[in-house]
Parts: sequence; structure tokens; C-alpha cells
Amino acid sequence: MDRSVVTLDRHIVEQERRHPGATGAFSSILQDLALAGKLINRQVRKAGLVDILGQTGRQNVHGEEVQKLDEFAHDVVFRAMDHGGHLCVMASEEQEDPLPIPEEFPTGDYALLFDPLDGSSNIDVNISIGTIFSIHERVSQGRDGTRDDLVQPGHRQEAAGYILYGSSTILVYTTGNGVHGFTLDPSIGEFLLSHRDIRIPDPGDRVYSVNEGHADKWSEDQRGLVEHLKTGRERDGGGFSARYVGSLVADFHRTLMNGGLFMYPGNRANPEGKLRLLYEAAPMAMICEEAGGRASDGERDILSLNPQNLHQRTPLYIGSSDHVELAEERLAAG
Ligand code: AHM
Ligand code: MG
Repeated sequence: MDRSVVTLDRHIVEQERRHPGATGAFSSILQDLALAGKLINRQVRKAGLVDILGQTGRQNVHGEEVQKLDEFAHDVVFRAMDHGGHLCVMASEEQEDPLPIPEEFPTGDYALLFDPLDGSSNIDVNISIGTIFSIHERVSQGRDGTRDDLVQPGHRQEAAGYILYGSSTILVYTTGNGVHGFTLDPSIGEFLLSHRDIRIPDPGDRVYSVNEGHADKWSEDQRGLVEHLKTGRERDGGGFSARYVGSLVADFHRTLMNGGLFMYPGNRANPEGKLRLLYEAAPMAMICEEAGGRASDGERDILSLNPQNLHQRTPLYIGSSDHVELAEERLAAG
């Protein structure tokens, strides 16, 4: 058994050594993201202890202005990432427009998209939440990056990952060389390698994950698919159990570790569903596919979709390959 303790920093450096052309940019970007994750983690862990859960503009018991945790997380990520010299532009799920790099700092070759605190409606009730990130190589010229650097298809991502603030805090990332997970040891403040080269079980757990409260607005096909998962015979691809947290990072992490099928379908009111292609679906799709799974919008691979705008939404079916294929087949069969 390998007993060596591998920190995130050491792992990144070792990965880069294997690629002679590497510039060190990723090491620096991932280290800064890990720092942002630790700062957000610290605040999340204090969430019940300080009056940070109120609306923006409220005062805490000390008469100080408090900031909502998702806005805090947005600021932390932006400020951890703005000065490294490797990014040319950023975008956050919390903000309408691209975020330029401040004038006083140099810019670089990469664009970062992030969802600072996904599942934030769960904060008040102590349910897991997470930070999601996606990195592209820039396509524009000049000092400042543009929208084009951000609005790129998922197959062009250079790296993707998330930090889950759960029963423990874990950072999972891929740069296209396997998916690796690092658990935060709070006593030393370091992310330590705990899950090397994660592979999604296939066939995985027979578990589907979807908000069935929206079933009355689903298409007939979607309703038929879930009915089949629940009541079909196991040998026909049925016999599933259900799990749904309502926090994508938590639902996805369980699916990655145990296998299964997570779905956020479109519905009558919102044909594209709820989840954002660039901030949520594409990074999770890169991780899932790199771990041997699949991600689809019901018909096409998420990574092949050509985004038109920064905040566009997409239906999402993600998890063990067999299960995602079954979903596509049932949806197509009608
Ligand atoms: P958010 O970005 O506003 O937090 O919304 C995204 C979240 C996901 O974490 C989760 O999968 C989904 O919303 C749950 O939505 P619903 O409450 O419709 O099931
Ligand atoms: Mg979100």
C-alpha cells in the first residue's frame, strides 16, 4: 500500500513534470483555486455561527454589514484569481457580463468560468454545496480576453473541477489526465490526495437522481423514462432506486463515486431546464467523461454543444455510460 502523503501542490507539480512543454500556468491557476476553496470552506463551516446568512445589507450582531455567502464566494474566487497573470478574462454564474482582469495586473492565456457557490439555496439547512470551475485556452488576441474566450464548446476545456463542501471538503479536478480527488485536512489546511484516478463505476449503482416534483411539466418521453427506471425489470434496464439532494455538486459527486444517472431535464416552462451549460454542465461533463462516464443533453454529447451565450441553459443527463445511453434510447423511442 502506498502510504506517501501527496498534497495537491505536489500532485500538480508531478503532473506537469510529465508534460515537458508545460509552462506552470495550470499549477498556478489550480493552486489559486485551491486557496479560494479553503477560504470559502472556512466561511461555510462558520455559517451557523455568524450572522452571515441574512440578506445583503443586513447587519450582524456586531452591527457590521453582512454579505450573503454566495456573493462572498464570488468575491473570494475573483480576488484569488485576478492577479496570477495566467488569466485574460473570467465569468461567474453570479454576474451577467464577463469579468475583466484589473488594469494593474498582467493577463495570460486562459479564461476561467466559475459557479462560486452552487446549490446556495441549501446553505441555511446545512446541506452540501460546492464551487465549480472550467478553464479554456483563450482564442482572442490582445491584453484583455473577450466573450469568445469564454463561450467555447466543452470539448475545448483545458481543465475542470469542483470543490464540494460536504461532510468533508473535497476538490476534484481533471486536466485531461485522469480525475483526481483531494480531501482537505483541516488540521494542516492542505488538500491531500485521497482519490487517485477516479473511474465512475459502469454499470454503476441503479440509482436515478432527478427532481420528480417537476414531473407534471415534463415531456411524455421524460415521464416514460423515469417510469421505466422505477418499475421496469432489472434485466430491461429498470429496477432503480432514487436519491436527490438538490445540490448539483453533491448529486454529481455521489454519481461519480457510485455510478448512477443524474438528470435535469427540460420541461414545458423551461425547455432547456435549469442548469447552465458553461458553469455547470460542461465542467461536470469533462470530469465524467474523463472518468469513463457520459454526459448528454438527451440527444447530443454535452461536450459537443456549441454555446451561443454565456448563461445559456441545457438539459443534462450524466453518469454511468450505460445509464446515460439507456436514457437517450428511451427518450428517442418516445
Ligand atoms: P443555483 O445555481 O441557483 O444554486 O441552482 C443550481 C442548483 C443545482 O445545484 C441543483 O442541481 C439544482 O439547482 C436543483 O434545482 P431544483 O430545486 O429545481 O431541483
Ligand atoms: Mg449554480
